[in-house]
Amino acid sequence: MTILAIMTTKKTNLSVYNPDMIPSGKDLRIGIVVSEWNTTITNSLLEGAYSTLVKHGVADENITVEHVPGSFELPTGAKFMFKYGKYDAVICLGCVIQGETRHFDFICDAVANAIAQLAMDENRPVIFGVLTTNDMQQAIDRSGGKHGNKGVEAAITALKMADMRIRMKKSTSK
Ligand code: DLZ
Repeated sequence: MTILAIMTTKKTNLSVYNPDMIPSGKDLRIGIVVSEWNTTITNSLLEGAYSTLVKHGVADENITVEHVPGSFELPTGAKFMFKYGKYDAVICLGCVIQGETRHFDFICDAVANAIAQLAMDENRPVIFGVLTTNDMQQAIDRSGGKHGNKGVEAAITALKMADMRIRMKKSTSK
């Protein structure tokens, strides 16, 4: 079991995907909420997410970026975006690095649960683009380093899920 998990982690590159399988983002409006903690990492996640959205057709003027103080505030920021704007999906980007206290567990659990709940409440994709790592090197490796960029993965997930919702909505209104 452990061996399988390690193999999977080693093989995964967060930036690798088949571009032919990605729906166009031409008509989508996407919000991005970014945490200011570990800002060099979250800036790289933002760069990965933003450039991937544009690459797949999302218009520059249809992408809104908002910053929040830390990852704990990501779900609240995403909620504000849905309440005061019109978005097909909101991407949450953050980086929580393991410290010496249990703060890490509380933040990671709270953010993951709140993001999942918000997606259910809004009936729209809210994407968990949050790195939860043991140390800074693991975060560097996953924000444009040797394991790719979690921001790219988050953008691709947003495009796929927003497309799925719109397709299903259209097919039931026929
Ligand atoms: C307090 C804190 C700590 C210790 N570590 C991180 C972190 O690694 N990554 C992150 O995004 N935010 C961290 N924070 C800040 C919390 O997310 C939050 O902003 C504060 O607890 C205020 O609610």
